[in-house]
Amino acid sequence: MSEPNDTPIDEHGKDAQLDEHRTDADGQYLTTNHGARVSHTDDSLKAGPRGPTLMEDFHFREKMTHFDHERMPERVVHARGSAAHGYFELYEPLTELTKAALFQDTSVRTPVFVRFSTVVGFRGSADTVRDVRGFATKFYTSAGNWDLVGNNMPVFFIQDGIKVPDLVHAIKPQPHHEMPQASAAHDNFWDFISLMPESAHTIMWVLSDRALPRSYRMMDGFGVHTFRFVNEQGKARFVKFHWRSTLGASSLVWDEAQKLAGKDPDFNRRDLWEAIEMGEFPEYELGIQVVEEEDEHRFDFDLLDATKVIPESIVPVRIVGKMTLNRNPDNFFSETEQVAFHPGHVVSGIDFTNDPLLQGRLFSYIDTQINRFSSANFNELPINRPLAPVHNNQRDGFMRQTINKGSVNYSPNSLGKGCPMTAPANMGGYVHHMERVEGHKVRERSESFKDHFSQPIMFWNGLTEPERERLISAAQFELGKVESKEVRHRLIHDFFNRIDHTLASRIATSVGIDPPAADASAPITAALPEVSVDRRTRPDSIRTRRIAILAADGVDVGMVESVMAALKQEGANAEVISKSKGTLRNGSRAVEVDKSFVTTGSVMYDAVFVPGGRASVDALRQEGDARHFVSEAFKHGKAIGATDEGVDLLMASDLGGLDLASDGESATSRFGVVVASGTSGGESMADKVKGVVGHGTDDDSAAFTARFVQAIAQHRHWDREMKAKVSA
Ligand code: HDE
Repeated sequence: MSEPNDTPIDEHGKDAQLDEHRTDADGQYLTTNHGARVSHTDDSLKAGPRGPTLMEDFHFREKMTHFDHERMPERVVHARGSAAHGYFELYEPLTELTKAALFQDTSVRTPVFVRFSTVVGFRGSADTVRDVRGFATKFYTSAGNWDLVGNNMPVFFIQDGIKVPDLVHAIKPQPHHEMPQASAAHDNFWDFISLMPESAHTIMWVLSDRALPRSYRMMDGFGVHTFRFVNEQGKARFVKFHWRSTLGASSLVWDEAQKLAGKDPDFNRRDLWEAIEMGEFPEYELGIQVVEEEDEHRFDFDLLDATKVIPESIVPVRIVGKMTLNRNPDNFFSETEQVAFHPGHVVSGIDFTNDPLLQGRLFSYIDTQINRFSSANFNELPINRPLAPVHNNQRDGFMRQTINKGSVNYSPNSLGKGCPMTAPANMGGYVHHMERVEGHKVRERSESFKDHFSQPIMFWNGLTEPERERLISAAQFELGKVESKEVRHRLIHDFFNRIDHTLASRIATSVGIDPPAADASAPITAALPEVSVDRRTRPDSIRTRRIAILAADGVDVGMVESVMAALKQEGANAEVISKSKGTLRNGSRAVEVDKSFVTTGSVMYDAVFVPGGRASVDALRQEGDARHFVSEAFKHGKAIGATDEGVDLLMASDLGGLDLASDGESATSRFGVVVASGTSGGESMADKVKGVVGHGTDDDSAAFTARFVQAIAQHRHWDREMKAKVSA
């Protein structure tokens, strides 16, 4: 008999299981699906070279039929995603909280498969749209699969699962012309929201930087609902799950995100893939907030309400383990597309609460998988198969693969010696937490769910000033796309004005609505500082950051090489960009171009470096693309470094027109001394142009790169003045 925890689990377990299904055509003959070798696959079988194709051509028919059926329905939401394999390790046993097998032993590495996604866009849509991101993890534990199907925001738009069809209909493209793609900026969505005050908290998250992650590797995750942990003694506690990226959280800016959607629609997917290929494995720490059952009603919100967070000032997040993603899938369709998550895939020790949103999901996910796979046997696909053994009396159906032996397929039975037998709780059998429930059958919302605006206000209070500015711009964009004046008016007067008067008035002015009067109710001053991306701790590192080096013939090759080496030493990737690909020369020295202006843009990099070399800089100054590259990077708050004549390209860009040097310094010294000289003029300029690093004569290249690295590690220089004046 197999016991739940005697399945040997290690981080390679799932990989080994997948091995049985992997196939490699290297050195093999082409065959039909049935193994017969094929001699010719470029022409169909015809009666004469110009004659009709013959029915007899079984190879043609098999090839074409398979092709005709190569698609399955895409997910109704979260259609676009990217995934990776990895493992989860525990920092300390959680035995006193839960009997779940994966939370017992710190020496076990539980295999995982994680799929990140956007919600609204179709499968072929762009990655960098403003949207919630899915963060779904399948743990292949020794006691069966546990799916933690979360998002990168800790709250949701609605409180009851029955509203999901309405929400999704409202947010997807409008049904009459199927526009816009992958965007909530349209009348239907905002009409719905204006009538759904419960969405206010999630709307604040969606308008914030959290909706534009720089990378899936630099994004946090949340289980959203309150779940239950149950220990061996049957004691239950409430638990909320958090994923914290060890790289911290970093976001794009909206202008950049929109441009990236055209220049590289796969931006987040490519970033995840390339990082893993390079051995830069994304890591996320698992955090838990635990609440005793007797404290259920101690908060001024309801733990069952998925539009609320538990403020970390009240219940701190305890970090209990870490997940590392270290392997890309072998095949996108077989793994990323065919993985099937379901919040109802739980293991003993993890239980549900009566959160009505969670309860709705427990129905929806299994239903949607049966639709996607046209089969109840999706659990048998390699990516979905648990490592724990599966034995039950479920049989048959489309594409059944298991060959169940024996004549007995019912329970109870005596002919099969009672097998497969049920497991009591002490043998790992799942026993639902015996929560006492009683009440009248009603279609009602609990009174305790009805405070919709306190936490959105606390969210607003938790943001930094630059984050508020960006949120206001985001709302101005979204509402600016709404044609119905009535909807815009309702949103500003009855929705945003209940969160913050300045926020509502600033949106109003931008979208042609009369500003509302200030809400007379007493202000809420409490804040949720944990919502802020700017305040989120980030390692002082530039690992995996991408730096563009702008160069042309005559470039200072020595400087390119030394800066590149220094950046590489810090774990960053630097690429040389020029008008065209090929080799750049300076006397006997040469450097290869990685990308041309035609195929790339500043939005694909975290920072820009312009080395000296008179001929190189003079050529770049004549290039609109080069000047635009610098201006745009400046506008997006990125670190910009220039050495020697390189400063002249900065001056030829839009930065040259900024009134940066009111003290009348020369063009070169305006940047060259920004942080190099330490003079008071230099310091005040450094203040104005945060993150622009120059290199003057009194400076050496090691000192320059040290300052440049430090500027890149800050991710963005939000407080940079005058960026709005840059016309990129
Ligand atoms: Fe989902 N959701 N959802 N959702 N969801 C789906 O399942 C649904 C909700 C989430 O990478 C669907 O396989 C309902 C909250 C993720 O494969 C579908 C309700 C959260 C993914 C579905 C919600 C999520 C999905 C579509 C309200 C965060 C992608 C395809 C009751 C905690 C998983 C599919 C992947 C996918 C229904 C609300 C996260 C239709 C009914 C809240 C990450 O079943």
